[in-house]
Amino acid sequence: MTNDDNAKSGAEDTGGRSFAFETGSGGETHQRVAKGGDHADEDAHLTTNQGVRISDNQNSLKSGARGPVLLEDFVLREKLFHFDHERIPERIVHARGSGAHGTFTCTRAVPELTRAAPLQAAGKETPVFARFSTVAGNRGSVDTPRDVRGFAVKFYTDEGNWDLVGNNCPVFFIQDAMKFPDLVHAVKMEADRGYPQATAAHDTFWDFVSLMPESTNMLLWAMSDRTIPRSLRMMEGFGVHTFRLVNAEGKSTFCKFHWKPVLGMQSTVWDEAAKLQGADNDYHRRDLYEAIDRGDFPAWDLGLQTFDEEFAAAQPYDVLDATKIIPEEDCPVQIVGRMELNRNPANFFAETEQVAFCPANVIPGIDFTADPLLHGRLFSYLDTQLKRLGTTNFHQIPINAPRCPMRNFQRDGHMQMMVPEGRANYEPNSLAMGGEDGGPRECPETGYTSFAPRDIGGEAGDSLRIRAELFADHFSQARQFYRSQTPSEQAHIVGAFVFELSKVELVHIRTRMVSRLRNVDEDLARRVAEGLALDLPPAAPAARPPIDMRPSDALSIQKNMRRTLEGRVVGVLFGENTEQDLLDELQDMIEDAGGSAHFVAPKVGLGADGQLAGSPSAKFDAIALALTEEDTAKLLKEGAAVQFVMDAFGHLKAIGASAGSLALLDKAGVEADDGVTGLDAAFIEAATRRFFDREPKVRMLV
Ligand code: HDE
Repeated sequence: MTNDDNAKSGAEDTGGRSFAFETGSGGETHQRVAKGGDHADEDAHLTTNQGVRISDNQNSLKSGARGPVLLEDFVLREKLFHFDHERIPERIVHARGSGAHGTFTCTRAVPELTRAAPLQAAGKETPVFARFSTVAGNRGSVDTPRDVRGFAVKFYTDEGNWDLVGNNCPVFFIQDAMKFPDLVHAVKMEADRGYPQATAAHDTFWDFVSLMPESTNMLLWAMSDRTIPRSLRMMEGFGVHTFRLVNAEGKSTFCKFHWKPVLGMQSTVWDEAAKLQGADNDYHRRDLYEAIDRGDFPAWDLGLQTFDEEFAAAQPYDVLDATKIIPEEDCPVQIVGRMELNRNPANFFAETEQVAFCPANVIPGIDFTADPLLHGRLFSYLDTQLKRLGTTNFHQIPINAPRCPMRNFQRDGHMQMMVPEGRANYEPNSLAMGGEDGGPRECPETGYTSFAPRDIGGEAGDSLRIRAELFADHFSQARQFYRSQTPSEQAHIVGAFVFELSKVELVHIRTRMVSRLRNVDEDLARRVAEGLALDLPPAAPAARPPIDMRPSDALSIQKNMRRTLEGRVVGVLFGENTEQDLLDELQDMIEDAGGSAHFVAPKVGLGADGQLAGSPSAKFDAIALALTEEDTAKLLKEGAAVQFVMDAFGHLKAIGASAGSLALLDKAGVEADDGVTGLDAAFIEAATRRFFDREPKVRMLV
């Protein structure tokens, strides 16, 4: 056998892809880009990392056809060496995430509030990269567990990178960074057994939080439908902490940041979220990617709640306490801009995995307050990148590099990509007087200055390990949250507590948690106790008795949902005998209303987007049954078809059915209501919403 024959025996030539090191468009950064395999192109040759052309990418170098592999095979050794080191440590929290590029456009300039560059002029555009994540699960875990979602945005502003590293809930479990490692240890898989993955529904989490009354408000949010979003595109985001805005005159205003989804808020119901885990591990990642890919760009409005010291002092909670919100009714959210995500990452690892957010990345015009949780974060995020990305030079990775000039005298370190010229690596220097480049200098007029009063929003004083007095009110806002929900949302919260606490094996933990809930709302505690078949325990002692705050409609998803098909997907089930005209008509109707149609059939070759068994209705916002009687007769014996309809009904979705499909509705136990229609305009109208009043028919509400 000749060497040539050998090569052929390895693999067919697929025209391969090679990698060339190219200069990025702006010339500021370097990017690796994949190029097509045009062999006429010099760049198309496969090379080693040293640029040596590779003659054979199929066979290692051997001593004879059946002999051992030779150590001198530098091509094989380099390939395996690089492969062996492809994985980097995952984020200790928020390991699983999806990201996208986009643009933030200022819609209302607020120079009177802040000198932050992106907010100086209406129409001003700032590039952004956003990453959404679950918190507890590892990098390979699923997208739809009940979990808080990270909502992190990096603004590449003209005055440096500003990272708004928030969540989809406006409060947090703990008040002081001192407790963060305990919280994370408790929520992640249990230390001895290595499970459960990506869920808080286990002993150690509930043990910890039931011993930490400050977590109660966040637990109400976590048990609400906020933590089972329908899509990353349909959830709110929050900066959580109170920040400071500072204007050009140095005047400061307190600020809470909000992101409001243009598509409106939409969540799943719990059974649907659980089924989505089985149907598609990547449900949210795929949804985001595909929406951007088809030009259906997700967008959020950026809102500010701004207030002064006087307002802060008048509230019955401490604005420096990250377990508290500021009700929107008391301090309205003013919209100042819109973020649109319009470009998928070209490479997941290079961008979504390597992006490094840090709440300490602020720009002139944004400053901190003395929130003790925020202060821990200001340290932690920079620190963690050294472990994860392996070098202090992680800011040079293209996704992390600022897009404005970046010059200083920091030097060297692992993976240094820059080649600074000359001798100037210290300051002050007078090298310029000798005709050399003396390097950059500080800028007192335009550089970042920290807001002058050193109390940074709190009261400076003696060094004490202590919390401010109002931090001890752990229940008033949890009560306000519960009482602001619709009856259906309250039932979901009860159901979530019952589900999670049923996974807790140690009974004293369940009991302790219910005793805390009595401080929130007696109805909530009683219903959860009943759901657990637990005798109602006495109320836990409260460090500060809760007060009754005015309910806030802004806290409810259902009261704020947008009735629309935009961004929503209708699953259309059809069979071998369905007329193509009917499918075309349905597609037009759905698309005219701003939605998209996903065609499902028992056999994919019938022209379907998905095969029935792999396309459960949990993946869709509404379903249309475009079946003939003959097709229906066959599908009555197919469990996946019956489940398709049964789940859509149980998940409170609109069901449009052709006359030929009615037997399937009967078999699936569908009862007539406003959400069950023919395949006409009424269906399109119904598909814009969920039918929460159907719930008592399909679920034993506790
Ligand atoms: Fe984080 N958090 N966090 N966190 N966090 C991280 O940073 C930390 C907190 C949030 O998409 C880590 O780069 C401490 C609140 C998001 O890459 C780490 C404390 C909020 C992301 C870290 C908190 C968040 C992180 C892990 C308490 C909402 C993902 C990897 C003092 C306002 C960002 C990393 C991304 C990630 C520490 C609490 C949001 C370890 C110490 C509150 C969205 O640095």
